[in-house]
Amino acid sequence: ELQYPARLNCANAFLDEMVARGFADKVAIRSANAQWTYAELTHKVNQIAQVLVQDMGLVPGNRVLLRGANNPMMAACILAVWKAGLIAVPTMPLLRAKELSVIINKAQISAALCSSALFEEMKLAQEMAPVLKQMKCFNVDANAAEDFGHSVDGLMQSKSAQYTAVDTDAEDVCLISFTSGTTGMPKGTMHFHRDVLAICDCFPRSTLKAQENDVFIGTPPLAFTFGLGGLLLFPLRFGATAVLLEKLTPENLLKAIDEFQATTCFTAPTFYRQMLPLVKNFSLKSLQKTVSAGEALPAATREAWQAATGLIMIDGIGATEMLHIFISAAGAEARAGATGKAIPGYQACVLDEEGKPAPVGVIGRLAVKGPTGCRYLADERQKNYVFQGWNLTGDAYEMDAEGYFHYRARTDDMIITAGYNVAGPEVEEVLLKHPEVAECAVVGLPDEERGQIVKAFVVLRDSSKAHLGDQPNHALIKELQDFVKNAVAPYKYPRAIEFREALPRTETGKVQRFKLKQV
Ligand code: 3UK
Repeated sequence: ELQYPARLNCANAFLDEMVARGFADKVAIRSANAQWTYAELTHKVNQIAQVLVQDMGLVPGNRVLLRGANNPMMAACILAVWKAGLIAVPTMPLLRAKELSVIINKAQISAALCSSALFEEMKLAQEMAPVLKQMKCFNVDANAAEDFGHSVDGLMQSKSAQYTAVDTDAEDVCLISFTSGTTGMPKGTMHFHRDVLAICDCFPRSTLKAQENDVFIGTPPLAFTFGLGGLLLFPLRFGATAVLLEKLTPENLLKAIDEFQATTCFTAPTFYRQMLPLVKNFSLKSLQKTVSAGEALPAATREAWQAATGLIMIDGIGATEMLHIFISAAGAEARAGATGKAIPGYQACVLDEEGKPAPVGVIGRLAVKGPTGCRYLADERQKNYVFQGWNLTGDAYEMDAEGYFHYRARTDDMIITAGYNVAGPEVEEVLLKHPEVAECAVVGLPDEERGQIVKAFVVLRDSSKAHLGDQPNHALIKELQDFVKNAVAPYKYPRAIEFREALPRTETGKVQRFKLKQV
């Protein structure tokens, strides 16, 4: 059982407490052009908190939208919002005004801090959602803009380096995180100050075994709780170093791992696959731990990554609703084809259609319970997805006799074809083993005769082999179909295969299956 004081402001744990514990001069955050120690980060957060309180007049409980790419100022703004007793609502950098306005209205957001690079879209959003009363920019260039004086960067300069955190309750909401919305409208989930510490004291302690000499790097945006935890909160909790980089490509990330001597990398399976062919050009000597989440990790990707780097991938399933990872396994505990076991602190089980625990080896709905869990913001879902502390994640899973959880599909993505249940990701795993296949997604399409048919969308390593257009490469289609039939029960083979240049993905690296199902 994790114990936290009843009065708790989580920002202190990452800042003042770390300074008091002797980390003042240790580098907390690095980026392409900045390097802040724990003491410097604490001072900057203190100054920004005073801008929020003194210049913007915000009071505890106010909700503050945060918007920016992964960089030190974005991180400092999030921590400042917490330190001032306010509620952070980070938003994904690619969101457009319409989507932002939905979030602003739903979360009744009164103020926003936005990086200057994303400010135009923010202004449009404010026009659509007038409940948003004030906005301030950060990452404003001191020389270029006359606005500098009104910006966070300008205003913070005259503030004291000292600021005492607002005395919040451990169970005050400090974060409203919106799901990326693979299907429909974004859903807001609320988290407490103690939840923020709880995620740091679960997965990174028990499974990742984070250490103060670790250097964390990766791609997920800080607006996605995978990135917020993995790239900012975990490193700070352990006195380690967070590297925050923008516009990462697979090649840039590999380069940055060498440049920053990163030990711990967080990204999605598709990004690891894209890095694979480039790995040989880099040393990667510093790299020790690679975490994959956001989507299922196919066995082929796990094996190829291990062959290329010698590292055993740490797969982990997390969810915005749960804040971070709750099932995972590392090192000798990891099993190909399994996400892992419930991490200490969490319980997980598979439920049958009646909501009772399903026997070993039977597919059912995954339920999890632990120190973090979901409180939906103004959403009907609460009663359907959360009961007695158990959260339904919307995933179909199977548990084996050893307690390992095997991902099958999103519950609503299970394909039923001629009476057979087919999990798309199982077929994807097979296709990914074929040497011509770079990426693929398998979905069910409506079919009069069979109810649904299995259809695969395939991105080839060499796209010229697809013969995209009217005359697709039928020989290759047949070869891929036979390849599947030879590996799994033949009824699972994709009756339809379509070649694509790329798959539609969310900003968090998930295939947007609903887009592929629209015919
Ligand atoms: C899927 C996985 C199989 C699964 C997230 C780590 O992805 C995160 O949060 P989201 O709210 O989506 C949650 C859903 O994504 N998923 C995530 N990881 C895995 N499926 N294997 C995995 N390893 O459907 C889950 O219900 O966007 C991931 C940490 C924090 C997060 N928010």
